[in-house]
Amino acid sequence: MDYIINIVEDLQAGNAEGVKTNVEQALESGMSADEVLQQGMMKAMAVVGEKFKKDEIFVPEVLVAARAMKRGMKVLKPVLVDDKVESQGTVLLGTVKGDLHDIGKNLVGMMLEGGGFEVIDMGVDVEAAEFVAKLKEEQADVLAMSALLTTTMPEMKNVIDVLKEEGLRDKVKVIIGGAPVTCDYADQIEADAYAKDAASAVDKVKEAVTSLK
Ligand code: B12
Repeated sequence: MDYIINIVEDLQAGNAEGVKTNVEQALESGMSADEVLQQGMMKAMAVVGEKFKKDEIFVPEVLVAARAMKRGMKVLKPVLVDDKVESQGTVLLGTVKGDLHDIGKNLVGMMLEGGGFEVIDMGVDVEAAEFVAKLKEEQADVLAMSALLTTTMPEMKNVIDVLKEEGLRDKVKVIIGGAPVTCDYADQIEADAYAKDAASAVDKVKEAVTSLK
C-alpha cells in the first residue's frame, strides 16, 4: 500500500521518476494495473484538479503533475495493452480544436488498444477537416473525440456537422467524452455514444462497432 501512497504524493509533486519507480514496484508486488491507475494516479490527478480549481496551484504545477502522470502511464501501457488480440475495428481518436488536454484521451486510447481495437491517435487540437481527411483515408469504424474545456465542447458538434456535410455521418460511429461532457450533451449533438471513463469507453465502442456490422 506504501507504493500507492508514494504514487499519490509523487504525482502531485510532479516527481516523474518517483511515480515511475513506484508504479513498477506496485506492479511487481502483485497489484493490478487497474488498482495502480485508479487508487494511485487517478486519485492524485483528482487532487491536482481540485487544487487547481481553488487556485492553490497553477498551470506550471499542473503541467509537471501531468508529466508525472504520463510517465506512470508509460509503465502501465504494456500491461494494459495486449497486442495478441485480433483487431476489433479501427478507432480514430483525438482531442478537439482549441483543447490541449490529452491525459484522459491517451488513457482511452490505451484501454481501447487493450480491448483489441486499432487506435489512430491524432493528438490534440485537431481541426474538423483533419478528422474528416483521416476518416476518409483510414475508413475508421469509430471517431472518438475528447474535450476537457466547456469552451471546446461545441467543437464536437462542429465536427459532427462537418461529417454530415461530407456525407460521412452514417459511415462512422461517434463517441465523445471528457470531464465536462455528459450523456445529455452527446444526445443533444447527435453523437452515437458517450462514456464517462476509459473502461466504459471500451464497452461503448464495442457496442457501436457491433451495430455497424
Ligand atoms: C492536467 C490539466 C491541465 C494540463 C493538461 C496537460 C495534458 N497534457 O493533458 C494543462 C496544464 C496543460 C492544462 C491547461 C489548461 N487547463 Co486544464 N486541467 C487539467 C486537470 C487538472 C486534469 C485533467 C486530467 O488530465 N485528468 C485526468 C484524466 C485521466 O481524466 P479526464 O481527462 O477527465 O479523462 C477521463 C474521462 O473524462 C474520459 N475521457 C476523456 N476523454 C475521453 C474521450 C472519449 C472518446 C471518451 C469515451 C472518454 C473520455 O476517460 C478518461 C479516463 O477515465 C483538469 C481538472 C479536471 N478535474 O479535469 C483541468 C481543467 C480541465 N483545466 C481547466 C482549464 C481552465 C485550463 C486552462 C484554460 C488553464 C489556463 N488558464 O491556461 C488551460 C487550457 C489549455 C488548452 N487550450 O487546452 C479547467 C476547465 C474548466 C472548464 N469547465 O472548462 C479544469 C476543469 C480545471 C478547473 N477546475 O478549473 N490543464
